[in-house]
Amino acid sequence: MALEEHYNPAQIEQQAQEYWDTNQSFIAVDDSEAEKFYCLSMFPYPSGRLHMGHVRNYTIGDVISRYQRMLGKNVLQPMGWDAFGLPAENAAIKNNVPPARWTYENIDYMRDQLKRLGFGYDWSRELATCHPDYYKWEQWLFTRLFEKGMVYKQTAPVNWCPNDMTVLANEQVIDGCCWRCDTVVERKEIPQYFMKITDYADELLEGLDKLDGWPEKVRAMQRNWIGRSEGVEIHFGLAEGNEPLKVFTTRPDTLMGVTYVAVAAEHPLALSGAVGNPELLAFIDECKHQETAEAAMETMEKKGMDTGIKAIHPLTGEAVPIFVANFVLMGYGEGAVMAVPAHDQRDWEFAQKYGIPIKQVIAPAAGSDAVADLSKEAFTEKGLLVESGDFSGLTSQDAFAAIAQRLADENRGCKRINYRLRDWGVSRQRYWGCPIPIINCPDCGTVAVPEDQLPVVLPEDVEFDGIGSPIKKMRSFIDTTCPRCGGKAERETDTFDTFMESSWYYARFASRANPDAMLDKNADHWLPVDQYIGGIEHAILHLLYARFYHKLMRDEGLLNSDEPIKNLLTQGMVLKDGTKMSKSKGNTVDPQELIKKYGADTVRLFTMFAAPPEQSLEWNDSGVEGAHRFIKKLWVFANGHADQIGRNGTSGDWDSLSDAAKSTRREIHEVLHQALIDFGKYQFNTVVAACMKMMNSLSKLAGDDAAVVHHEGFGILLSLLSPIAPHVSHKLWVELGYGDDILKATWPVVDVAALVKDSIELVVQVNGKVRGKISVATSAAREVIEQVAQDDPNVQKFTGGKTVRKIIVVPGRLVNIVAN
Ligand code: ANZ
Ligand code: ZN
Repeated sequence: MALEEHYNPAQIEQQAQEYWDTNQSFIAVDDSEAEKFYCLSMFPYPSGRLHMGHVRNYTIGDVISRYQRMLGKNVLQPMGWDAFGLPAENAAIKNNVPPARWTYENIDYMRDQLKRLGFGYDWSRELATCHPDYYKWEQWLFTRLFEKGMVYKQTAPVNWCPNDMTVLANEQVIDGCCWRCDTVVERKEIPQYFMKITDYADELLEGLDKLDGWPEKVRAMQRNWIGRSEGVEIHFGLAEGNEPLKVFTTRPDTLMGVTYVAVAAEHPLALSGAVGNPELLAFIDECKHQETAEAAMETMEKKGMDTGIKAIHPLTGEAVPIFVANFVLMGYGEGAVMAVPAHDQRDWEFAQKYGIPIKQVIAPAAGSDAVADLSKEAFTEKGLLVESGDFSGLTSQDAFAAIAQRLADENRGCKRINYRLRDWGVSRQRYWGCPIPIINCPDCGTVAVPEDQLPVVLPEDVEFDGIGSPIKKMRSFIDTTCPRCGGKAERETDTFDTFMESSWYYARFASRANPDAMLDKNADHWLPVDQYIGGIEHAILHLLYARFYHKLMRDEGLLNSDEPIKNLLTQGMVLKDGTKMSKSKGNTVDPQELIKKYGADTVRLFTMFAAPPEQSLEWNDSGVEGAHRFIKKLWVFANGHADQIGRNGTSGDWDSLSDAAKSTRREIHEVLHQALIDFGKYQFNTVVAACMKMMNSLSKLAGDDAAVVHHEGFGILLSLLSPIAPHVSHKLWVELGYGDDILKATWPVVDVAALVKDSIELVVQVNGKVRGKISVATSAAREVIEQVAQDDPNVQKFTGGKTVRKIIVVPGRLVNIVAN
């Protein structure tokens, strides 16, 4: 047995990693009989270096993967790179390197870092989304969807810098100005491609109910994002010969309180009102300069202007003014709202500002303690209808139905379901992304690139000046022939939103080796992902798009499940001094430095010990030291007991152990019992604590029969610890002669017999006061207990010279001696 005296993480970690490499330990088997387990951590953007958030995310994933493998499952744990995106373009400008080179160099560096952490990935399945091998299939699916009508082209607003003559991403607009030249950014309508995610709105919503392996919080966020609302479409009359003005409302019960109607700046009525009204035209133009981001819409000042046009109330026939208002979104409902200042706060503020009447039609319900003081604010609760003609006296709920019915009968409206969810605009005017596989022909229009001409490869060797995408000026890329008529045509130069690539990578890992198809039967073997791990910041878009893509692929016949992810774990943030670790705050800890100083096992152990996976983790240097000390303690123990443990490979005759050895063994199995439950719940922090307890129990035990207990207990400890600190566990397992590979060890089980106590402690009282403690066999007879209690020297101090009158025994708890 040659265990080095000192723990040398760099050396043993390298050896363990070489061993796993040579033995292809983590290559997943597609056609195994064993139950499959697909564990996936959200793949990183190759920004340059791993940060602690990555380390935490990937350690959690690796611990789960190794745990499931030890339970006997056939585990797939792949890794790849979400490699397209804006930072590569920014870095290219700054360092004067093409985005492709920057990206591939970062991937190489970060891959080494992941390997150095000992994560058990199946590297044979590695993928980078910027590689044509990968995005070819994305283009292929897109062309199929285009032909099917699942994709359409429509103009939509973008941020436009009139000085640089380029489109800006939302993050390139700073306080309404261009990040490069500070010119005020404009809104410009350009043709873009959209995917019909709204066709799947209902399925995406209903599916959430079945995703019981997802945090409720994430499901709620998705429900909210999809935003199904049940309401009524109401038609307001316009002057003779015009189609009525449609509005969407969720509060038809307030219809009698409408005092104006508001339309979006892009609404056709706004434009017709602006004819011959330069003031209104200027206002509409101002609205067009507004930022497109939804967050900005929420907080901006609410403004409007009267169009001079009137709308006819569908029930009263009264004429109400039509305003153009900057808070009405063209893309939601009908792009027009019936305004009820008495019962909607936004409408109330607007009415106050422009001197529009406020008419109350809802009163607090009987028994409600709500008050309606319309001089202070709108009364937005539901209640009883007042001043509403035939409908007065109805509850809001009954009025909803009654008014909807009346409107339907008179052909002035109908019930409608609306979604907040919009179709997914996938066009980006950036360079570093997947080219949209469309050809624009002057005669045939938009034509999908045929399958045999895919992939449309993004030119990687480009001069990158940062003003617009280089392929937008590259004739060799643009000029092509139309696949339909053979005439001269131009390639689309926009690229896809990078969410496109991350929406299906989880599926491609299953069929990574197949060059001839996007997915194959292995996708059905591995999917859905059994455990997905990543940050809460992806709760909405990424996860919703992945669910959408899964259904698209299902409906293309590429796979046969409905949902991509069975269980989702959203890991907590890594904090330092109470705030999120981030470059901009300058409070980061570089994982690379830590690995160098302490080894990967310490870093992994600390991140698992410091907090349960879902909670935030407060960084703490002394905690890292503590984790390191624990591993050294293991090492010292192994060193000191190597010979004994090695000599006592077989389990002992447990019954004949000494009391001390039995009790240590009992402690080990008690702790194991809880640790197994915690492992199953992915509560790895308490598992680490359990390992520490076991180490203490084992260290305290000495004597002739200690070796068998040490052998068994240390084996259990190493097995439990191996998913978390795999290198040192691997090394000690081999060196102490447990086997040649701890990955192949069976997961420990509790020996119920070890939990049985053969003796119990009883408290002894004399005249009701505690005077001593005795230990007796669990099976001891009453007479024996009485005798032992009376013989106890501490007890005798209080009974000496007295006569024992009576002895009361409460089984399992105490003995009370009455003496005087
Ligand atoms: C009248 C009303 C009275 C409204 C009232 C609310 C309260 P959700 O739940 O999100 O569907 N709305 C409709 N279309 C809009 C648009 N394009 N831009 C901005 N706001 C719009 O919200 C539906 C409500 O949002 C609708 O119901 C409408 O205002 C407004 F006491 O109509 B409501
Ligand atoms: Zn053509």
